[in-house]
Amino acid sequence: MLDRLFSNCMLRPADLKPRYPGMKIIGTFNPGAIQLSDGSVALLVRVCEAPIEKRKGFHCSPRMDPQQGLVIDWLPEEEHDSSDPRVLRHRARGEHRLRFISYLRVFFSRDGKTIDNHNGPVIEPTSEYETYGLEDPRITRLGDTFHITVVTVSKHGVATSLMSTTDFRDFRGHGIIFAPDNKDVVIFPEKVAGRYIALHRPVPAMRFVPPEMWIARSDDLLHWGEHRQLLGSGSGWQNNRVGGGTPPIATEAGFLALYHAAHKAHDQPGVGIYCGGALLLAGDDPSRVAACTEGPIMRPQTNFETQGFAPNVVFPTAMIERDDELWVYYGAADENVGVTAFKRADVLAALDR
Ligand code: MAN
Repeated sequence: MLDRLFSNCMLRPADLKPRYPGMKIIGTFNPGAIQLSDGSVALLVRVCEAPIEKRKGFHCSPRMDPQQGLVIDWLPEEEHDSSDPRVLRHRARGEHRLRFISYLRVFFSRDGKTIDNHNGPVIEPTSEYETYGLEDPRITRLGDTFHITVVTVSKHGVATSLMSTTDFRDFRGHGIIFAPDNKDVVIFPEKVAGRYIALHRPVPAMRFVPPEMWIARSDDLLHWGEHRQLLGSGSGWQNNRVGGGTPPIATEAGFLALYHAAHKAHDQPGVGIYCGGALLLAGDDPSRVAACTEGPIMRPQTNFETQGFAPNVVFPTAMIERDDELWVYYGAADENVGVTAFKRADVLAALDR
């Protein structure tokens, strides 16, 4: 674990009003973040809402119908396993539904630590591949364009789509770039040998292995190939799964990224403990792991990380260089947006494996 220079809860559900009638905000978390040319920070935050109404004997599951708008489905309690606070699993059919629906909202921060105002544009689910929500955006700047990977969830599975913007007001959708189930896609900040690079994280249904991180290359950001396994889960703090966290930044030593890892016994209910580790990928061939941290560099420690919708979760989703510091934006307890900072030299020195 590394010393943090500060930790600040930037946004929590109580800061916003629900968007949909009859709903409450249960999470504002897993933010994409990027520094703009004036030094301020643009954030794209996952906002998660759930129905207020309770019906005896039923669980509720919202979805966005492309024609009707928001619909709440009431699912019989006895037919569903609800041991995970996020999902309802049909006992006989095995199908999953989410207990909430997520969309994205833009925020700006002049100092990088506090949100300026809460009225930024919203990106809502629209297509049939987004009916259960838009989640966990990651932002990469290439030239004048911000490229955003977004997890799109529906009855067809958990896919990753691409969006782009130049101003955080108008957004263009480019469709699905990684088919289900695949999430935690982060795009590199520059091409290597003339090609775009991304990390992605397939979720194998035939569980030969817990979910691992992969790397892929592309000529146009839309069609991805040359897939290679990059980093598998290990023991201890990363036994349950690993996945891409922050889009990498280019350093003199190679590409530096934070990733997340979960610790949990396979049959243990709930989410487990999510920590962040660091990874250095070779600058000339990012499919080679040059170094990574032996243990987590950040683990849940402050109240807004250890308590909340999913206690004990830190989920890094963006990293910004500020002088000799690295500012990390992250989801805390699947409920809040946190920002913390490390000395850049401390992170590089921790890459000892
Ligand atoms: C997991 C969690 C949830 C998310 C679903 C679908 O259960 O990451 O937060 O809503 O996957 O992506």
